[in-house]
Amino acid sequence: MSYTLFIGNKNTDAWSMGPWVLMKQAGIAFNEQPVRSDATESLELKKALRAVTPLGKLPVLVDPSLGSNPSIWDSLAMCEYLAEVHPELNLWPTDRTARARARSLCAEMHAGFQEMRAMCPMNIDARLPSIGERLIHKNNAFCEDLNRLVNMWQTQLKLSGGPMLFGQFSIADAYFVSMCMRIRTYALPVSPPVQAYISRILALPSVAEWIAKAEQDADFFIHETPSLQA
Ligand SMILES: N[C@@H](CCC(=O)N[C@@H](CS)C(=O)NCC(=O)O)C(=O)O
Repeated sequence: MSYTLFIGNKNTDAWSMGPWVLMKQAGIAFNEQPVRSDATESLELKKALRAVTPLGKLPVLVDPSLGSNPSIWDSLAMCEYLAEVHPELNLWPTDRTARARARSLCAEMHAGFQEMRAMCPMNIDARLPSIGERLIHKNNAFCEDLNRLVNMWQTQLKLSGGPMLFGQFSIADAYFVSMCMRIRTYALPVSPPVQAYISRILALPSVAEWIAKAEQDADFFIHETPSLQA
C-alpha cells in the first residue's frame, strides 16, 4: 500500500505544494487526494479531512504502514518523516552542518514570513505586479520579510555553490517553492542570483507539473486575500 497525500487547490494551496513537489521530485510514489480549498469553512472539507486528521488542515500524508494512526498532518513533520523512511534519497543534505542549516531555514519558513504570506497569498495563474509594487512602497513588515528571504537564499547559494540551496535538490528547496511562486505572481524585486535560483526551481519537472495543473485548476477567493481588499 502506498502513501496518500491530501492536498488543496493547486493554484492557491501553498502548504500542500512543498510536500507534493518533494515527493514527485524524489520519485516517491503516492496517491493524490484533492480537497477543494474554497470549502475551508464548510462541512465538506471538514468531513473529508476529519477521517484522517482532527485538525482539518491541508496537507495530510497518510502512510498505511503506520497502522491505526497513519496520518501526518503538518508539512514539516511529513518532510521529516519521509527523510527518515527513505534515507537513501538524501532528502536533507548529507553534511551535518548543512543539514542543521537546512532545518533552521525550513523552521523559519514554517513559523515566519507572516506578512508576506498574508499579503501575497499564492495565486499561481495570476499576475499582480501592481499589488507587489504597492506592498514594496507601503508595507515595512512586508519589505522586511522579502529582504530576509532574499538574503537567506543568496547567502545559502553562495555557501553551497548551487544550483539548489544546498547543492542538490533537498527539502529546503521544496519548502520554499511557494515563495518562488509568490515572487513571480507579484513581480517582487529580487537580486539576479535569486532570480536565477527561482528560474531553476520553476524548471524542475515536479514544479512545472504542479504549475501546469494549477493553471487548469485555477480558482481564487477574494475573502482569502487581504491585499486585494484595500
Ligand atoms: N503548518 C501547517 C499549515 C497548514 C495550513 O494552514 N493549511 C491550510 C491550507 S494552505 C488550511 O488547511 N487551511 C484551512 C483551515 O485553516 O481550516 C503545515 O505546515 O502543514
